Amino acid sequence: MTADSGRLIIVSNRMGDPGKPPKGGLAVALNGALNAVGGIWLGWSGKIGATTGTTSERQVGSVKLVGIDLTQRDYEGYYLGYANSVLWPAFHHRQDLIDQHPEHFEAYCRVNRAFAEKLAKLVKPQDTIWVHDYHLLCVAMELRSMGVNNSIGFFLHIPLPPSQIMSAVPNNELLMRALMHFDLVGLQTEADVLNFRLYAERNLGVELDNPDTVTAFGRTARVEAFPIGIDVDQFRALLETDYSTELVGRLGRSSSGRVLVTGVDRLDYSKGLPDRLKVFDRLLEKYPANQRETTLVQIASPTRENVDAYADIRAELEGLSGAINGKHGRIDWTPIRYIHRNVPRSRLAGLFSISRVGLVTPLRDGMNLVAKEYVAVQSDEDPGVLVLSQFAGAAEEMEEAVIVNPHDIEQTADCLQRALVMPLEERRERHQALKARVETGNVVTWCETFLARLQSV
Ligand code: ADQ
Repeated sequence: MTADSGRLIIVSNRMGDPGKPPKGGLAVALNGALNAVGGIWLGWSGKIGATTGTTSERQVGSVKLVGIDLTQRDYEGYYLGYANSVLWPAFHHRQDLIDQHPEHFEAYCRVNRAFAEKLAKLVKPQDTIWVHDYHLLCVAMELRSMGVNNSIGFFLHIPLPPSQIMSAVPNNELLMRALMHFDLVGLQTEADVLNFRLYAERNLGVELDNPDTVTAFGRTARVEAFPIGIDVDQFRALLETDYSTELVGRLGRSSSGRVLVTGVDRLDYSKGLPDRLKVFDRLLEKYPANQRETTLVQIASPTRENVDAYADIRAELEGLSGAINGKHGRIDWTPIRYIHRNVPRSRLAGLFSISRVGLVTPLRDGMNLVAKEYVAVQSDEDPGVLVLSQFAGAAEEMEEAVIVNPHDIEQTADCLQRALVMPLEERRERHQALKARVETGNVVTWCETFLARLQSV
């Protein structure tokens, strides 16, 4: 974007804070972009207030942060309810976990309208609006009804499910109608784009005569894949921090030269964590040479703890890691180091850099930035191996990883063993190819490509 093309207004459920270390995939990706061009970031303030829509503002460098308060009822209905107990499970193919209540959808619509009302007051004619993720699917539709004709783009960070699943989502037709009010709909992968197009064809009876656009409900939107990347230089620079070097030294001593296999995820049922622990259990049984020699470090950060499905998965994981450690552990060796906590990013970078395998096995994931972070900090001389689920969006680009079906415990354990004994030459070859992709498809390029396309629509 250029200075005369107006400001960039980013809209997402939670705002990042350009002055603080980013948390979570979305914030990691967007902080850099907004810092570079300047503008406004509008999101939930994180506060519960007396009315939905009360705002507070704060200027950080070239970015104005505008926070919207939510009432307790709207927080429960919009955030915990429709967004995270209907859309999140459904879009990750877990219709069995959908917990729906009509009043939650009403709250979702109300909060989307409150965001649009605030935006309508803030926006100037040349501004570009970029809305993020499944919490805010209806914002453009509301804005258009308020007469806002600015360029509005949307990016979905999670997968868009196949039309059969999409059509089972409560209110799906209204959601698709809402999406058509964006000028550009960005999705993570080509598979997601195909799912969008097939839904339009099968469920809305739309003729798909243009490969880049979809016309439905009297509107035309461009629908395209923009695979998100990471800030490669920033992540690599973390390796130089004291936090990172101190951890690497300490881990080296405490693991006494053992091989590390590492997983880092939010503790979410989409990330395939119980199956991952079962894979490690099977590895130790089937390939006993790993006993005493190989340790799985699994960091699972707390997330959405007041949604029931998340409490269940936490209990399951704690039970499993205890059982596997009890079964295989020795006085001088704990097979699984399970950590339920946020860890500073510099420590994650250090941990990845000394792990022989990055184990990234979600059952479904929009992209998965951990896969890219792991590759970014491997050394050229002695790189580790990325073991990646075929159901992570990242698998579409990262074909030189060892690709696994995370539902197949036996096959994944075999692939993990293959990664652990992979000859140096092959590790280097795979790493060179993956590194080149992660560097080229970085988050800066992702942002620039999306915004350039939005301006051209
Ligand atoms: P997430 O589901 O949050 O993101 P992911 O892409 O892996 O998943 O991003 C997680 C980020 O948080 C990574 O940068 C990781 O390093 C960091 N992180 C994870 N656990 C941590 C911990 N314990 N402590 C500190 N940091 C931790 C959503 C979608 C993804 C999509 C991203 C970006 O679900 O599919 O890739 O958005 O679009």
